[in-house]
Amino acid sequence: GFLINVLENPLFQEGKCSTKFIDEHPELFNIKESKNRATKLLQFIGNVIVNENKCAQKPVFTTPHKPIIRTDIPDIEGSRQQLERLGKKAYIDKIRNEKKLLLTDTSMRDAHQSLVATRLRTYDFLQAAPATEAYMKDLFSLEMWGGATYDVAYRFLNESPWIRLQKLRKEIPDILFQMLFRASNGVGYTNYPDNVITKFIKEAAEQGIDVIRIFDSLNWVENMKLSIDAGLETGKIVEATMCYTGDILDPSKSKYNLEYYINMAQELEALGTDIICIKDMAGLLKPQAAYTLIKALKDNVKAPIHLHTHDTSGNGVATCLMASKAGVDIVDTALQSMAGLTSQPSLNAVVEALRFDERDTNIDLFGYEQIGDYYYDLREVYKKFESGLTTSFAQIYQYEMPGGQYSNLKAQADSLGLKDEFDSVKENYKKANKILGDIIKVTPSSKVVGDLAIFMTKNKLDEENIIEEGKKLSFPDSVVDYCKGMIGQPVGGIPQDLQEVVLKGEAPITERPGKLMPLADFEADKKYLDEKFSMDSNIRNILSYELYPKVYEDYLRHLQEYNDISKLESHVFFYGLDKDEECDVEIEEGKSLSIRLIGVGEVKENGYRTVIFRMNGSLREVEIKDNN
Ligand code: 3PY
Ligand code: ZN
Repeated sequence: GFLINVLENPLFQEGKCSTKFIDEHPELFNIKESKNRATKLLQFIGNVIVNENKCAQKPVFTTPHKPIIRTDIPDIEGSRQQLERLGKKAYIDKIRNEKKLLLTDTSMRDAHQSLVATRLRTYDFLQAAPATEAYMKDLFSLEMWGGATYDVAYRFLNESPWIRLQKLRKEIPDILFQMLFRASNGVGYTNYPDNVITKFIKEAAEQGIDVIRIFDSLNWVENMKLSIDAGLETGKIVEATMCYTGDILDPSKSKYNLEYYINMAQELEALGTDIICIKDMAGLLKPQAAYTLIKALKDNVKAPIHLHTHDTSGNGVATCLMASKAGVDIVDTALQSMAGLTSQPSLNAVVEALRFDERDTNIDLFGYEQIGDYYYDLREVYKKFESGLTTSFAQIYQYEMPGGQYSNLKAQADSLGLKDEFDSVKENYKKANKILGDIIKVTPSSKVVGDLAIFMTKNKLDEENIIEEGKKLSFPDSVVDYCKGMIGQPVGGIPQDLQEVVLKGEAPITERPGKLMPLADFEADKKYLDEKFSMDSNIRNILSYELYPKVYEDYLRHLQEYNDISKLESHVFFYGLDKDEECDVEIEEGKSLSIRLIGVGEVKENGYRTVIFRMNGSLREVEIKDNN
């Protein structure tokens, strides 16, 4: 079993490894069977070649630019060092009194979530980490965890998000790490038991998260309290968040008006939040509205204000600048090669725009350009995950769709045979929002709207006939959950006629879902995982299982089948190797394998292909089932 192998590991016996948990030390598998381990790696690469890349020629990739780390970088105190030295209260005061505009870089989280479906791998971040630590100490924070990164790491990258956090923390000790947390939805798409939520926050803080940004997808403060309290209890910085939708300047959109946001900010402040965040997930906050909103918030709350926006319309930089004028404390940006379109506005552009302004960030862009050039080259490898949106898109003000959802919804519509009807899906997204009660749209409530829009398109429904026709139809799960009150209570409540037709007699709840849910039984989870996977699971393993039972078990099975594949370069991970191409893989410290593809055989009668490699000089063959 795995555990035996781990326990036999010399590192473990010497007490050099503080944890014996396989999921976080995949390299400790099969320590006596390095041949077996190598075979598993070859099997993984072989499978990518045959089944992912379908034996095709790989695209040509540039070796990513390696950031130059100059020796004369001024040794400034990083934000995390400042927080440690001053303590939280004084540090927050310092932010409030800061003249310059402070910045967060989202390249490691929202930027790639919004541009390339969250696919960036830990391996690639680690290449950028030393330069990030060296050059980016004048940032407020790096948003690098939470949101969709958790799920996607396991589901599509077969790597542990916890290891990502641990490894990056080690490489970047001096800059604040920030995560995005969906309150009672955790880092998932549905409400979870209270102890899963509180334990997750505690563990994330212990593993290195410094700033916890908490939002609820319906702006339902009741559902945020548990997370805010848990966050405050860790002693870390809590950013309670208001999601922005509508347009405060448009008198016809009166539901989410200036007063609404001021009230919500005051409510969040009363809960003890350290910072208040405005989360403009769809990029709807227009420059002048940003000015008005920030000014009003500055007049009405004491907590520093952090603005998060997206550049979908092309107005993102302008919004940051107007927010800066109005006195916002911190804004989210991304390195220019990871910025723009559905991502955040460009950090470089904001820095240059403010040069010689009274809120000059004083950032020297040399290092940021070095790191940005690295990501620029890297994006080639991830091109296949781009959305296809190549220009800015001001119609977003009509659709109110969050950054990442546009491409997702397009893919969802395509896969359901609505390829030619995407315009109608978009129109229905607007209508679905109205039918659902004009709600905040962000994960997971945005999925409710998206699913209903697709459902309406497929069944030719509109606001006129949905109540009547809906009687004969069963609605998508997410819409049912919403109508049941399982993702919380929207501003103004759930429209009753819709609720009735969707629930078909079932009674909705109006309480906080977590209040009605039984607590998770962590001990039972542990017993289950330990037995099933011969592991000694820790709380992180258990939380992952609670959040994503199937995805997490699939990940463990992948680990069993292929061992640790996190050391592969991404072009090999996604495309395999071309004939005669070679890659080096470090399988443990100081021990590397050099792997060259010699050839791929024809499909045999049994459906398998023989893939031949040369590994450290010797020929090795693996048999790969061709699933095409
Ligand atoms: C997330 O929840 O992942 C988001 O980024 C929402 O905007
Ligand atoms: Zn965002």
